[in-house]
Amino acid sequence: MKIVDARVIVTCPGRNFVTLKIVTDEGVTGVGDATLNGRELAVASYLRDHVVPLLIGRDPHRIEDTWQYLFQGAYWRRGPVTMSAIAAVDTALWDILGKVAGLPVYQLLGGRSREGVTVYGHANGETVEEVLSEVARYVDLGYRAVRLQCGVPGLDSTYGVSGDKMFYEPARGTLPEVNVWSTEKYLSFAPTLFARAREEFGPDLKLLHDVHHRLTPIEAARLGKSLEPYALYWMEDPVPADLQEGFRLIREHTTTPIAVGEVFNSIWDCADLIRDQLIDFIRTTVVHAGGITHLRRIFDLAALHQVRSGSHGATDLSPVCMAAALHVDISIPNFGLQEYMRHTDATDEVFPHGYHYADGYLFPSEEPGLGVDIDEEAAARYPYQQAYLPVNRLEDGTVHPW
Ligand code: EZ4
Ligand code: CO
Repeated sequence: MKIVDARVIVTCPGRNFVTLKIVTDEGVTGVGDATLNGRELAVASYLRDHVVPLLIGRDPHRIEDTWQYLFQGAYWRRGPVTMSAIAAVDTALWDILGKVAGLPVYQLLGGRSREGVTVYGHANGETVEEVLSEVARYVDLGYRAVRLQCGVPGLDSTYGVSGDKMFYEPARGTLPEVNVWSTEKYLSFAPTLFARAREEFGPDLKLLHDVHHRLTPIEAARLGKSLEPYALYWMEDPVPADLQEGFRLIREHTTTPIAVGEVFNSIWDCADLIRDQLIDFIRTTVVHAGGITHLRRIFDLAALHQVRSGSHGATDLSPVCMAAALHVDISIPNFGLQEYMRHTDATDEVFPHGYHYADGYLFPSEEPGLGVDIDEEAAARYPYQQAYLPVNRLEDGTVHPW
C-alpha cells in the first residue's frame, strides 16, 4: 500500500480548522487534525509546502518510521507548528491502520482499560451566581467534573469568560482583543467562587479551575493554599511552564493538584515536571504534541511517575482530534480526565463522527479507524476567517509579561 495524495483542508464552520486527509492507492483514507488556534495557516503551509511532498509513495503502515523521518528530518526540532503538522500525519496514519485492520484505533493501542472516558465541561460567567447556574446545567447533563471560570469584580473582561456558553471560543477579530488583568483582584476573589460551589454542589463533583498561566510561582502557591479547603480536582496552568523549575516552589507550599501541558508540544517540555513529580496531570493532546504516537510516549513516561492524563479538548481542537484523543484515553492505564467543550452544529456537520456523549462520559467510535471524517463539500462552504487569541494587559497598560 502506498500514499498517493494528501490534502490540506482549511475550513471555518464557526471557527478555523486545518485538517490533513491522506489517500492511499487502495482507496483507504485517513484524517488528522492540524489546527493551531490563531496561527492556522502556518501549519497549513508547513504541511502543503514541506510535508505532503515527502508522503507521496510512502507505505502508510510505517507510522513510527514516518514520525521519526519527519521529526529528525526537519533538523529544526519541536515547536507548535512542526509538531502539529507531524501530529496530523501521525493521526491520519493510525486512522488508515485501523481501517486496514478493521478495528477501532483503541484496539490497536492495547484495547479498553475502562468503560467510558470521564469528561469535564466549562462553566463560565460574569458573576458567581451565573457560574453556579452553568455548573447546575452540566450536573443536569450528567457531568461528574466541571471547570469554573468567573469574571473578576473590578475587571472589565477576563480570559475564559464569555457570553457563549457550551461553544465558547476565545479567538476572534482581525486584531487581538485586550483583556485587563490584576493579580491582586483575582487572588482575593477566587476562593469565594469555590467556597460557594462546594456549598451548593457537595463534596463529590470534581471542581477544576484554569489560571491560564497568569501567576508567578509564589502567587500560584498562595492560590493553591487558599483553594485547599474546597478540594479542587486540579488547578490548571498556574504559571507559564517555560520555567519548569517554578513548579517546585508551588509544590512545596500546596497540596492542590496541578495540571499543565496544553501548550506543550513534546515530551521534553514536561520530562522534568513528570520525573520529579511536580505535577499531577499532564494535559498534552494529540494535535499539539506530535500525534497519537508521541502522546502515548508522554503518557507512558507519566504513568511511571504517578502522573495522570488530562488532555486539552477545547473547541479549537477539531472533532478529528477529539476522536483520536478518545482512543488514547480509553486505552491507557493512567487516564485522568478529558476536557470536552462541545462543537457547534456547523462543525459537527463538517466533521461527521461516531463518538458520543452519555451520562458524563464520552465513548470512542466502534468503527474501524478513528471513526471521524471531513465532509469536503461542506468544508468548502466555510472559508477561512482570520481570528486572534486575546492579549492580556495589566491595569497600567503593560502587556502581562507571563
Ligand atoms: O485557552 O483552547 O483548557 N482550556 C483552555 C482553552 C484554551 C484555548 C486556546 O486556543 O485553556 O480554552
Ligand atoms: Co487551559
